[in-house]
Amino acid sequence: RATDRKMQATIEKYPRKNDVYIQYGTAGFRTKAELLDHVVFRMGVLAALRSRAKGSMAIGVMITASHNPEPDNGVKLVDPHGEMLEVAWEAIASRLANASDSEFQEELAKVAIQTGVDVNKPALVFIGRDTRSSSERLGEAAIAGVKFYQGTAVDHGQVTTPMLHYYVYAHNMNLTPDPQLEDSYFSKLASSFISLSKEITTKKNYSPFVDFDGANGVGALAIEKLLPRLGNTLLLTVHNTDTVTPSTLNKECGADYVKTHVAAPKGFEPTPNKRIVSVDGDADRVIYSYVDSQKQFHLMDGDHIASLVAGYLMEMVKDSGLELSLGLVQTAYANGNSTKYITETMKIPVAFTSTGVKHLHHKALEYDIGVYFEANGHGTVVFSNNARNLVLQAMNDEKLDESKRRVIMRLKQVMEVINSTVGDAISDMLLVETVLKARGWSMEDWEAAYQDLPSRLMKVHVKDRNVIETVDADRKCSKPDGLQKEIDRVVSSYSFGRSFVRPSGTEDVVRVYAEAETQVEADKLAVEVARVVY
Ligand code: 16G
Ligand code: ZN
Repeated sequence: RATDRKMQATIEKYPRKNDVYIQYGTAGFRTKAELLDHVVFRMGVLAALRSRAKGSMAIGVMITASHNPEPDNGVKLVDPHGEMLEVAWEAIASRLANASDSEFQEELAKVAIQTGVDVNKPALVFIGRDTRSSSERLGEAAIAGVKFYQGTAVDHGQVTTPMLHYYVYAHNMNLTPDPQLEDSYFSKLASSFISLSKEITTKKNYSPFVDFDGANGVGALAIEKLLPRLGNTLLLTVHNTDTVTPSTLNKECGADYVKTHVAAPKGFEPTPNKRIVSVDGDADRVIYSYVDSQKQFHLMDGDHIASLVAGYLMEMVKDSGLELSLGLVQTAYANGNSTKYITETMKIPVAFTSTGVKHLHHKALEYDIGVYFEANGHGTVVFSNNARNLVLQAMNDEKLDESKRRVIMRLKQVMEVINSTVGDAISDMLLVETVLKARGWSMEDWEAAYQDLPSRLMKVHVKDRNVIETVDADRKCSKPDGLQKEIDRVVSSYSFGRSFVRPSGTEDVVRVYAEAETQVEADKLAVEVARVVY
């Protein structure tokens, strides 16, 4: 039929150029940008299909490869409440991405039947992209995919990943009319931050001056939109804002660089003892750092942020008198001393999950207030309906005493400043700034909470990384046989030694993490374990 031929011609405008299998992994599909046109087109189609499966709610398609080099790109789907794509649909995404051009329509029809989609329902898809040179082209491929499936595509242009997550959520919850999504995102962050700031009178060692490292990516664009709304509550100097020269993205700057190289970002001269806030290429991760007057570099990663935030929330819960459970979620890569500090000193329960935001997020939902952060700086806080209801009720309780009411109002503002849909570097920064200010802390004060155990993260290239399988939240290898025994044997000869091995979800490597009493020992342990793996 003529329409079928026309549809096939559209599919072939985004041809699958080779038959290398591509998988929807922890961060969606991610590879070299030139290999992604057909994948992104098909994800546009799938997003439209998913919108129909979800009663025509908006679904998000984000084009980004985050902290990866500029020639890479990626695509991930955002579900109706702003969360990551439901796990069961990851396999469907992989099936559609890997179908040959001639099989695609048939495969699509199968998916529609399998998921019971009513093809006559309207479909709505929000598209967002980072600043990569390939992202505009890929964004158009996504739009073409949505239209191919008779859906409506709304192009949100260059946005951070967490902005798109929030847009999807805010639209589906009817929080705000679509043309005002951007405005409502920034004004929610700014107004809650300003009210929190106003309430804090003692500032002690806190200083509002901060150097912001935008990784030459979309985070730099977003911060420029936020800044005018902050007035003089936070005095940011913005660096690494070149979103036009492709080679600069994430190059020697940004959250991933700072965390993995344990070094200050390039692109500006750090002022002694001044806070540096680094975000990654799509601004869903944040890392704090500073250089002291002896030119010594100090890293404050996701674990430090988690403990800072959890401690503050715990205090508010106690002071409010509300009965709310609070817990923190970490991965095996959290520094051992952070876990020790959080459980033993702060007495906050810590749960462990496998690496990947979806696992942490899911676990965090088991608490009324669930704080989760990966050491790499990705994290947020989620609140149960129970928590939201209790806070709202208490706010309207006329018999509540004044001091408790003030705490509860503050808790409400903290909920507003947080983007609970996913890790959000900018929102997380405002939260950290709020806590530092409330505590009257400098970076040194914050750092005094606990000291990191020396650690080392290594990559090992192996023939097939998937022969390694892990259990117990990535802390033990169940396959291949005998590997864990070998690791245990090596680790047992180190004091405070810990080491984990797992296949990467984003690169063709095996990751080895080691921790020990001294840096020399941590390095040695990592090398020894890497040898066992290789
Ligand atoms: C992805 C994950 C991140 C995880 C990282 C690990 C999301 C949104 N992102 O970037 O949470 O830390 O993968 O990568 O889930 P790896 O498996 O290569 O170490
Ligand atoms: Zn990212």
